[in-house]
Amino acid sequence: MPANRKSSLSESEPASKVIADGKPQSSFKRPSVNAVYQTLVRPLVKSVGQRLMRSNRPSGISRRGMLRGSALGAAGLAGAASVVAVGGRDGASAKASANDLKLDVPGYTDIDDFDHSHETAGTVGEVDTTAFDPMVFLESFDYGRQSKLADGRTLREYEVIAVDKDIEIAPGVFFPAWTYNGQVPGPTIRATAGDVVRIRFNNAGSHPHSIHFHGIHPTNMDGVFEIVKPGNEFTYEFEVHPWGLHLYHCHAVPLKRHIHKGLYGTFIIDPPEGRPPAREMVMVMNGFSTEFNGENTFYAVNTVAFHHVKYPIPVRVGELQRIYLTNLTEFDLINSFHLHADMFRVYRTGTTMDHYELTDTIMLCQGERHILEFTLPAPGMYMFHAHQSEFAELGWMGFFKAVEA
Ligand SMILES: [Cu+2]
Repeated sequence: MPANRKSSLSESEPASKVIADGKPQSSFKRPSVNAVYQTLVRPLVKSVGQRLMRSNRPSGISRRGMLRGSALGAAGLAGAASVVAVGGRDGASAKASANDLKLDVPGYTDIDDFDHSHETAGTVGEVDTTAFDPMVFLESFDYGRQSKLADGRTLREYEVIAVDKDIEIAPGVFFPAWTYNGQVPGPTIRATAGDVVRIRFNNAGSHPHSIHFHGIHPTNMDGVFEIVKPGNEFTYEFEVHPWGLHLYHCHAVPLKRHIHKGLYGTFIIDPPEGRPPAREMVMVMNGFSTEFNGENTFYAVNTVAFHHVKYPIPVRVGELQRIYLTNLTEFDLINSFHLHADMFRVYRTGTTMDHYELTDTIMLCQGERHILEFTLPAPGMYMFHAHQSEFAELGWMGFFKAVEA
């Protein structure tokens, strides 16, 4: 690792906060054998590994080295209760989420058996989804305040405010983020090719920021030169082109710090004639270095590690699914998306509709984005995750739960 990789991020970052349950050890009730497996063994590898990384990782030991070491934690089941009692905040919720993994299909191997295959990992406890709910974000699109300009074009107006905010990226793990509108990723901005967007950007954060949109626009609306100081504002206005899948992020320097802190989002430009009807989702692949040392300790789509392992995304069999997939992971050169048990069509950058690649794995550099489409043929749990196994095991995995319509 280059020497400057650490130093560029070492400036007085607060450590991520881990909130302990605070309950006395005696209140921990003895669960069933299966529940022990479900809630203790699976997350133990993660909990022990990440706890070691956060608390007493000796300098000079890499994240990858710690991952290998953490596997030893599974052998130490005797010590598991204390680890999980601290890491988890709500045992009842963890139990409820296991029900989400049940699938009432004859002959289907449900999570109890599936679990023993060691295919899944996870966290214990619940993230407070009142602040940010990945399931809601997944299908949220911001079309702005619409009106007509004198020349007949549609004007879409948005208010975006940069604020510093602690966000919960795994149960009890808070990351001191810089956000657009208090959330990471920022709102998914959506317009149709030929519309005019007017985005009033107010910087209420502690550092200079901007919004750099991908796509075609005048260079004085590019978010590179018009850096907005704290307390100031700037209005971006341009006609949006071309139709496809784009993204936006802060372009203040150092870029990797401003992006890693959470200043990014998805920018969808629809073709004027629209796309075929589908159930649509937004997935932003991201990662968080909780030690601010340039190595991510958590990965996810849409911020919360393992969220869609606990809460699979419901899908109707036979319904066209469309994923707007972007990669805004900092520090790692590539990220990827892999779907189990089926294949998807990849429309690169979403800028064509007449040709695609059929695959089950797509890799994306930072800033790259593609539209994926597929139709699940039968009920079942369809896993999806980064095909970098390490990313998957640190949070970037989930399930589609397909049921008959
Ligand atoms: Cu910034």
